[in-house]
Amino acid sequence: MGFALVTAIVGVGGCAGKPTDAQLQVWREDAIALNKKMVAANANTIQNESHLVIAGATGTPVELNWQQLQALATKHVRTPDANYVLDPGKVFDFRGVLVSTLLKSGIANTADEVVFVCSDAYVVTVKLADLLAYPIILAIAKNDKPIKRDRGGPIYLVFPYTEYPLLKQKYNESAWGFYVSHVIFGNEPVELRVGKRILNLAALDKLPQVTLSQTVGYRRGWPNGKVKLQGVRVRDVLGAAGVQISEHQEIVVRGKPQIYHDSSNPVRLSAKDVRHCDILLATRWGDDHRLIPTKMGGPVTLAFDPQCTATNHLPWVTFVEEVAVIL
Ligand SMILES: Nc1nc2c(c(=O)[nH]1)N[C@H]1C(S)=C(S)[C@@H](COP(=O)(O)O)O[C@H]1N2
Ligand SMILES: [Mo]
Repeated sequence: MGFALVTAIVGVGGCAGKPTDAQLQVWREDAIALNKKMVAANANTIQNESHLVIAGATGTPVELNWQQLQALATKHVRTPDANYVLDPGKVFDFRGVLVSTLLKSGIANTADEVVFVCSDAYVVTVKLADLLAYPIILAIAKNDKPIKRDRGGPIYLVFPYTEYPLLKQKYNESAWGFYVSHVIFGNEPVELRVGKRILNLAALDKLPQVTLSQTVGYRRGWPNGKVKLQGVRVRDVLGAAGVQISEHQEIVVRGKPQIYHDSSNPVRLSAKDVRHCDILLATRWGDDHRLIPTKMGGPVTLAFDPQCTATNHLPWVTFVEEVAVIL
């Protein structure tokens, strides 16, 4: 961008008198400095805006901002980066928040697994016992520098491979979650925002129940092949919350992960599809209708009826928190 500016000035230079080489050099350096400043400012914004939500068996979710994370990030873990393929043996000094310290705020013993949700909706599940036994950290610095997004930052789940080589077998490189945004201890209760109302599981259970048999539309956590899903229709949920929809409106379904909040790419349903298709907010799964656990994207997951070709291509939404009507 800075270079475009320089080129433009040189471009009109023909009429205004040719700049000297020295002048060009000054402009060039200015442009580079400006560029650097902008990159740095952007990096800061990304970091200052990033935060971590701790939820689940803790009760009310707690949100830690970047400053609070900095203060908590006192644990150093020296280990290779499981995803640094250029030099797999190279050891880095990661600094981060010891996940076990996040447990102290009164986590019930009900949780035996902890789910790390990433901003791209990727999910990593770690046994609580392992978090207590090993210094697994949410790293925010690598060799004293913030972690770049293309290296998993700003918050990167790091396992101490060097000190505990057996962790490599239990948690391979796919467990190193990039851009972690939520840590969820055990399972959360259903709390679905619909218009101005909040519906809990009891409210959803009063609505007509629909069952689909589907291959789950996202990567991890579910058995392979077709799975039985049970839940309520988006249209009935809107009705229960007293939300009217008209022809030209769209319905947005938002889940916890940041990608579902991207205003340029939300998961939008047309009023027509909501009326004519069974678009499901699933709360249960399997033959025994178990509640959908956190590690499978629960307690509420958006699912589509395979019979309805209009919605077949749409992405499934995990950790659904809100159904909103937009113009
Ligand atoms: N947030 C997030 N973290 C992630 C992934 C991902 O898709 N999203 N992929 C995992 C997997 S399967 C691997 S092998 C490594 C490297 O993923 P990549 O090859 O997609 O970079 O990151 C892990 N961490
Ligand atoms: Mo992977």
